[in-house]
This record gives sequence, structure tokens and C-alpha cells, in this order.
Amino acid sequence: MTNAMTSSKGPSVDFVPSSENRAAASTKIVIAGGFGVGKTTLVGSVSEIVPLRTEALVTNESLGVDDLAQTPAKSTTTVAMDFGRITLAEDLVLYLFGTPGQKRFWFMWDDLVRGAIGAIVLVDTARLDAAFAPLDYFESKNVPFIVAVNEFEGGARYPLFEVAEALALPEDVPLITVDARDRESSKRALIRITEFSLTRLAAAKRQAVG
Ligand SMILES: Nc1nc2c(ncn2[C@@H]2O[C@H](COP(=O)(O)OP(=O)(O)O)[C@@H](O)[C@H]2O)c(=O)[nH]1
Ligand SMILES: [Mg+2]
Repeated sequence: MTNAMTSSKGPSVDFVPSSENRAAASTKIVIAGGFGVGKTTLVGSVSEIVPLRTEALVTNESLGVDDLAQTPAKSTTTVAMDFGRITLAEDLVLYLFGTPGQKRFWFMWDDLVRGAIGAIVLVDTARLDAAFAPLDYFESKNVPFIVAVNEFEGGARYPLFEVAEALALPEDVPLITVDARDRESSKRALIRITEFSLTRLAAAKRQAVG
């Protein structure tokens, strides 16, 4: 059992006793975005454990709910969520949580983001509109987030400023490209959200003081 030290504000750190009886700290980053945008792929490419994922064949019942016509390569959909782990240091563990895509699982998001460093919103430029719901969500909850355009082969490439404009992103939100299948690329995205979150924390502290 972990002794969670969570607060309603900002990232939390959980301390778990390690085998050597030293405290190990853990924290988390949330991966969000529309259906088929590459969340499961990203968590899988950086996780050191086989990601725990709950995929199921999309059945007739979910037709119209999970639109596979938009993503012909996919026959499964993540039913609950993706979960991965990265050991950053002997005593520091990062957990990754992919958000469940379907609207019927959105009640889980509040639990997922509690205590998270921040979120990466994955975007497919072929289906930009799928990004609006996660963007609105993180903005409304004041969770730091970055936007990562997952570049699919054969997909149209747009200059990032055009993507920012189309998504009506606030100016300070970092916007990067990513190849979710590539470990190094996915790691860079994790580093970027961590840096951004730290910058935001520092700014908030300065405001509180000044
Ligand atoms: N070409 C290409 N395919 C990708 C990339 N990321 C994911 N895919 C593929 O797109 C499909 C959907 O990805 P998945 O991770 O399941 O999406 P999720 O619904 O967001 O979890 C899968 O078949 C992936 O192999 C990428 O960066 N490039
Ligand atoms: Mg998935």
C-alpha cells in the first residue's frame, strides 16, 4: 500500500517503502487525445513494463460510439486505460496513464489527473476536432498540458503555427511533434511536459510571493 500524499493542487509524490527500506517517490503523467491518436502506442514505446492495457475488439454494440471508419487500421479500442512505468532513478518512478477515449469512461478522468505533473494531448491533424474535448478538460481543471502532433505516415503535414491556430491554443502552451512509436521521441514529449509544469509551478510561486 502506498502512503499517498496528494493535494488538490499541483503534482503529488507518493512514497513507497523500497526493498532497502528507503523511500521511493512516484509521480505521474497523463496521456490524452482522441480515439486512434496513438496513446496506447506512446505508453507502450516508453514503458519498461509491458503496459497494462485493456483492449477489446470493437463490437457491433460500440459501433457509432468508437468510430472505426476513421481509423481503418484499428480493430480494437482501449476500454479502460493504458498504464506504464518508467524508473527515472533508483528511488523515483514515473507512471503513465492513457486516458480512456470513450465518453462513457470520462468519469475516470478526474481521478487520473489528480496529482499528475501534467498531460500530453496527442493530436492527429486528420482529426483535429478530437482534441477539443481533452484540451477543454485540462484547461478547465488548470492541469498543465502540452500538445504533441503525432505524425502519421502519409498524413498531411502542417506547420505547427497553423495547428496552434486551428486548435486555438493559448500562446504559452508548448506544441511539438512526436512519433509515438519511437521511444526517444516519446521521451522528449515526457520531458517537455515536465519542464513546462515546473515552469508553471515556478511562475505560480512567484505570483504568490510577489
Ligand atoms: N504511422 C504511425 N502510426 C501510428 C503512430 N502512432 C500510432 N500509430 C498506429 O495508429 C493506430 C492507433 O494507435 P493507438 O495507440 O492504438 O491509439 P489510441 O486509441 O490513442 O490508444 C495503431 O495501429 C498504431 O500502430 C505513429 O506515430 N505513426
Ligand atoms: Mg488506446
